[in-house]
Order: sequence, then structure tokens, then C-alpha cells
Amino acid sequence: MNDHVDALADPSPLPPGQRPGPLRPMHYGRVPRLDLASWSLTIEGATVDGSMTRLLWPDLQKLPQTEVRADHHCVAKRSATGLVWAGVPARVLVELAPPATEAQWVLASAAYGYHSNITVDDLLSPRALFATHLNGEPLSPEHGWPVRLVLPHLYGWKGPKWIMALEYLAAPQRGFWEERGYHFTGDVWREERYSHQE
Ligand SMILES: Nc1nc2c(c(=O)[nH]1)N[C@H]1C(S)=C(S)[C@@H](COP(=O)(O)O)O[C@H]1N2
Ligand SMILES: [Mo]
Repeated sequence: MNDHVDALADPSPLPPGQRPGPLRPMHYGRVPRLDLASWSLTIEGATVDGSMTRLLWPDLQKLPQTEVRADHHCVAKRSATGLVWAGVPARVLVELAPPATEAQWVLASAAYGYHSNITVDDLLSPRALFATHLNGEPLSPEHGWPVRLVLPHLYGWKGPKWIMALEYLAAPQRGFWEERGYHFTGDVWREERYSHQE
């Protein structure tokens, strides 16, 4: 009898103010047409030695891969639960192309000028990853193929789909939504939704 009750229970608590809902394709601008032959991920800005690193698709495949089970929390209050993401731990890319000591801030950018501001610490989170797969399948174009940044502790807008570049910064700078009324940090458990809360 208790088994039945357990089966209906929420698998895990949602962050404050969130309700369960599907992962709905949602983005600013159109789904970009990308191809693996010309795809690259650039790590630039205030790197430790001032150099820029450009990873091509085959380079990404050679890096260690991991799986992370993580819910997706849109700041519009819907959370998609029980998602299994796979890809390269974000920490691996930070270690490959480290920032200068004073560069704690990062702009993560994608096609059409979409970008978010995050921190090096966000990327060092053990659950942060550059995801290539969702639930065992390559990402669909709408969900960010070939690579999207997944930062489970932050609202969804912080993780660009179709990610193309990381830029280390020695001073804070706001991203696309952070300039339009959304929170600089965006921690889901602290419910940091809007800039007026800062
Ligand atoms: N490039 C890009 N990435 C983006 C967005 C966007 O508009 N452009 N929207 C963000 C927001 S607000 C959310 S909630 C998620 C939505 O992911 P989904 O389309 O896979 O549900 O993508 C995030 N990443
Ligand atoms: Mo969102």
C-alpha cells in the first residue's frame, strides 16, 4: 500500500516558485543552421596566458564525457524534471583553457547575439556540462544541437543553446536577459529571478 503512495510522490523537490512542466523549445531568435564541419567552441578573453583556444567538434569528442541527471528550471516558473544530460564536464574546459586569476566572470554566447553572464565558479560546479545529448539522444536542433551549456543550479536562461564561445572577464558584465531585468546571478534555490532583487 505504501508502495503506491511512494510511486506517486514527487521524485525530488522543486526550487521555490516552480511547477512541473515539459521542456518546451523556447528561445530568442530562430534555430540556427549549424554543421559539425564548421562548428567550434572558443575560449577567449582574460585567459591565464592571454591565448585563445578553439575546439573543433573532433576535439570535443576526445575529452572525458559524463552524464548528469538534472531538472531544467525556466524562470517563467516551469521545471522539466528527470532529464539526463550527457557531454563534457564544464570543469574540463576550464582546466584546458584556464582564466587569469582576476577573471572570475564569464560571458557564454551563442548564435544571434544571445549571451548570458555566469562565473568561473558556475562552470566549476560538478554538475555543469557542455551537453551534446539529452535522454540518450543527440540534442535536437530546437534544444541546442550540437552543444548547449547546462548549469543545473541556475535558471535556464543562463545556459545558452548552440553555445559558441566563453569569454573570461576581469570585471562583471551583464548578458542578454540580465540587461533586460533578470538577475545577475540567477540561482534557482535562492529564487534569484529579477535584477531588482540584487
Ligand atoms: N541560444 C539561446 N539559448 C537559450 C535561450 C535562447 O533564447 N537562446 N533561452 C534560454 C531559456 S530562457 C531557457 S528556459 C532554455 C530553454 O531550453 P529548451 O528550449 O530546451 O526548453 O534555453 C535557454 N538557452
Ligand atoms: Mo527560460
